[in-house]
Amino acid sequence: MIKTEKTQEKVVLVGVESFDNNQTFEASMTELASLAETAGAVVTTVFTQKKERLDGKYLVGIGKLQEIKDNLEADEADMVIFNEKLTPRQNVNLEGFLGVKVIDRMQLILDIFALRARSHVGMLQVELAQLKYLLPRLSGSKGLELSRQAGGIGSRGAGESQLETDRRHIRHRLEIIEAQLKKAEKVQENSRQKRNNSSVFKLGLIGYTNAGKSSVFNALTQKIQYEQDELFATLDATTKDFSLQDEFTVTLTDTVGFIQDLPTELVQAFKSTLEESNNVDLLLHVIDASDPNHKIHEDVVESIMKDLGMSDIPVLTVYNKLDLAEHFAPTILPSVQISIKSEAGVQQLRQAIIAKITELFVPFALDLPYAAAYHLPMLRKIALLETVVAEDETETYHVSGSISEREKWRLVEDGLCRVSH
Ligand SMILES: Nc1nc2c(ncn2[C@@H]2O[C@H](COP(=O)(O)OP(=O)(O)OP(=O)(O)O)[C@@H](O)[C@H]2O)c(=O)[nH]1
Ligand SMILES: [Mg+2]
Repeated sequence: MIKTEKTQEKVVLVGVESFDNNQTFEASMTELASLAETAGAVVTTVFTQKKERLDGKYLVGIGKLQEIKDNLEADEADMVIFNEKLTPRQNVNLEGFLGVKVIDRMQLILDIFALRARSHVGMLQVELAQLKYLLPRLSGSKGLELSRQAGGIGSRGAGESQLETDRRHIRHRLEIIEAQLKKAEKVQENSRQKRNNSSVFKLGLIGYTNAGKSSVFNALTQKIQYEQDELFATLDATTKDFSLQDEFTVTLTDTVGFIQDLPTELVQAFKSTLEESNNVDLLLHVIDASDPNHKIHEDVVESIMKDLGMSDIPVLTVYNKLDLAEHFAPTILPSVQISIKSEAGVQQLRQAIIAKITELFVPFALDLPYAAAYHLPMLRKIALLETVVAEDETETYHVSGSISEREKWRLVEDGLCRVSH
């Protein structure tokens, strides 16, 4: 993996406000600042410019650029981060003009992922995204520089062949990583397959980064999953099972958070991780109710879900951090509104999940001979049971409750369940 050193770099932020982005501009700049801080940088100055058409060469106007340059020295800043996506050429032009390293939002997010990745698969996924991001930039930035060194038309200078070596090297590395990832994903796929075949109800967490997904995970499963007031604290998918009510057991999967303009390189690289949430029976969409931009976050999550083909999965909307919210009005109804940091909040969430599952389940009834009583523990685990009545005369258990349609079919197939319900 390409390591990003965590040093206290001083950075200047730049954003361009246009007609297209003016609704979300301020929020997006605040977020850029927290991204920079998450990466370990200190933001010294923020420059914004209202501009209808982005400058092809420098993105911002030359006057603004000069202002940024003048300020760099005073701030002793060693990097400029642009909120908008830069083309490889703009990147080179800007670094040439400003004399410091210039990156864009995408690269910043990639850097944070590189800092965060812990597992083997996570590291491979990040390196894949980084190299894919780098490849066109090599032919752009370095390419420009090197072909200038190479000299006249038609001459194949040392620089150019070096560039080709670099590219070949990267392509080779890409092939290796892709092969390793395929292998690792097969292992993941197998354990996912096992979970899919299991009859246990599956819950998945989804939501904007920092909404409180891992906190919900920890509170419900009483397991320890890294939770921090940082963006992208979680990168790897984790699944745990826990009892929701009596013996009724579900699995819960925590996964990577979403963000506005999540680089496509990353969505591609993390597809298998994100798909962990694709095979669930119910999604818990966690939203930070205390964030004034929660509506934007909701839209981002919904649109990424659509891209990942997850729109058909039932969703329970969970507004979290109510303890911090001041003027909160939910935009999604029905929804649960809680603070997962309070015991009452955890209980309320459990009840809401049970209610939602009951809604998704279908009623069933079956008569179980005493001799087949060994089915009972399994039924208690996968179904919400209402009555279990033992009738000694006929030596039968009369069992009723609700269960998923899929499991009801299995019961019918096994000759355990009456179809009439
Ligand atoms: N006050 C308050 N803080 C909360 C609540 N829920 C979560 N937090 C805090 O919010 C921060 C982010 O929580 P996480 O659970 O790490 O969020 P996440 O959605 O998993 O974030 P990523 O993994 O970064 O995408 C942590 O500092 C939590 O302690 C809440 O209900 N109230
Ligand atoms: Mg998390």
